[in-house]
This record gives sequence, C-alpha cells and structure tokens, in this order.
Amino acid sequence: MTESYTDILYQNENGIATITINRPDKYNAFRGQTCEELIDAFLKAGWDRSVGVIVLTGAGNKAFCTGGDQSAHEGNYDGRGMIGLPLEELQNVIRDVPKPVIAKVRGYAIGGGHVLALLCDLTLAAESARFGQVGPKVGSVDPGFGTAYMARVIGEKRAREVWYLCRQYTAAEAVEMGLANKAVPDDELDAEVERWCLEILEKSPTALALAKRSFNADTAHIAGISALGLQAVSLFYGTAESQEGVRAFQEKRKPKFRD
Ligand code: 2NE
Repeated sequence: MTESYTDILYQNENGIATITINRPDKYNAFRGQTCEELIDAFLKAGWDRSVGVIVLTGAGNKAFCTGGDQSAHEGNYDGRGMIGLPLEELQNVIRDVPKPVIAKVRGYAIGGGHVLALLCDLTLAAESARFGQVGPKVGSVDPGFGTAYMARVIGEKRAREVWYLCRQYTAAEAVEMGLANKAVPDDELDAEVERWCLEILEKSPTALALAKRSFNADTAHIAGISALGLQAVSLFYGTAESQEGVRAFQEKRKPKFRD
C-alpha cells in the first residue's frame, strides 16, 4: 500500500520512521482511509528491522490530529470497523508494534487524535499544542483506551475532568498532568524529537521491545473494554442525541442535547 498513500506520509531515515497524517486542511482529522493507511504504516515500521523508533505527527502547524473527520459523511464515518473506522485496530497497532512510538504534537491533539497521542509511548509537545477530549460535546466518546487507559496515565480525577468538561490544556499543563513528557518552543520541537530518537536508537532494541510489551501487559485488558465500548458507540451514533452533536459542530453552534 505504501506507494499509494493519500492521507499520510511515510519516511524511514536512519532508523527513525516518521508517520505524518497529511490532511492539514481538515486539521489532520482521520477518515477510514487515513486509519487504513496508518495501520499499514505502523505495521511496516514496526516489523522493519532497520527501524528503531517511530514518530507519529501531523502535517502543518495547526493540528497533530483532531479525531474522526466530521465532514467525511454526515453523522457517520466512511470506512470499515465498528464505528465505520478501523479505530480499534489502529489503537492496538500503536501499542503492539515492538518499538517505542513518539507523538510529536504541534497545535491541536483533540478527540480521537488526543487518544492516538495518549497511546504513543512518549509525547513531546510544542508550546502551541492543545490537548483535550471533545466527544461529549459532539455526541461521541472513546470508551476503553480513551478513558480507562487515560486514567492510568493521569489518574482518575484528572481523566474524568478531561472527559466530562472537554476543556483544552496547554502543553505545560499536559506535562504537569503527565499527558506529555516535555514541552519546548515550536521551532525547537523537531530537534528535540530527533534527540530523543537518537538516544533511543543507542539502546538495545530487544530490551526496549521487552520493556514496551511489559508495560502493555499491565493494561492489556483495556482492549476488551475498547471493543465493547466501540460496539456500544456504534449504536449511540444512530441516535438523535449523537447526531445532534455532529450537526451542531458542522453548523458551528452549541448542541441542544436536552431538548
Ligand atoms: C480542533 C478545534 C478545537 C479547533 O477549533 P477552532 O475554533 O480553532 O476552529 P474550527 O473552526 O472549529 O475548526 C477549523 C476548521 O477545521 C475543521 C473545522 O470544521 C473548520 O473547518 P472550516 O469551517 O474552516 O472549513 N475541523 C476541525 N476538526 C475537524 C474534524 N475532526 N473533522 C472535520 N473538520 C474538522 C475544533 O475544530 C474541534 O473541536 N474539532 C474536533 C472535532 C471533532 O468533533 N472531532 C471528532 C471527535 S470524536 C472522535 O474523534 C472519535 C471518538 O471520540 C471515538 C471514536 C471515534 C472517533
């Protein structure tokens, strides 16, 4: 599939595979095709012995990724998978590849895009980065890794705040709460990510793979919650309440969930 990517860019240079969501006009929101290509690229990088570390990022400076593409199809997504997107497979492949994955975040990491950053092993943020969930504002939720794993990362109270209030957090706040490892000025982000990659590349790949898999083993059960949760979300998407959320976003107004 590599030669025919339309929604992402793939580069493997000196052991660093960089996967870039390339839909800047949509704030790097993902549609079905984007998820399929990301899965393909992660599998490719994950099992290529010349690759030691994977960087996930978004094109341009507006957004890392803003989750599902709300314009792909009115009130619905456009591909395979429980919610019309192979999102479960994408989330799992980021966890399953036996290499460290670094999220390089500029601009918005919002909704399903925020969950992708959360699932990366490490997150490095530019000062322009804004992190947050938006699901309950638009009639959606990402139950499983998006909720339960987030609670593992930042604690129950904070994770519930993130989901219930749908606020945005600055890069500094994200570091303070453990959502990101480090924040740097925007023009220093590429060099900082490269430094982290080069340090990782000096380490034993097998030791890193074992470390990653052992971290994952402790939260592997959450995949079951995700599978169940996304199945429920696919039913929720058929309701008037959820569809009001999408419509309100498209019409740039506040949703009226309680009417
Ligand atoms: C990202 C954010 C916070 C930006 O807000 P603002 O006020 O700075 O800009 P605006 O006008 O909202 O967005 C700028 C342009 O980007 C598009 C907008 O429609 C707008 O387009 P124009 O009007 O200029 O043509 N845009 C942004 N995000 C988009 C998206 N995801 N899909 C399509 N177009 C998008 C604000 O835009 C925001 O909150 N975006 C998030 C939208 C969203 O609802 N994402 C999906 C969440 S649900 C999800 O990801 C999910 C899940 O939770 C569970 C399972 C599967 C998926």
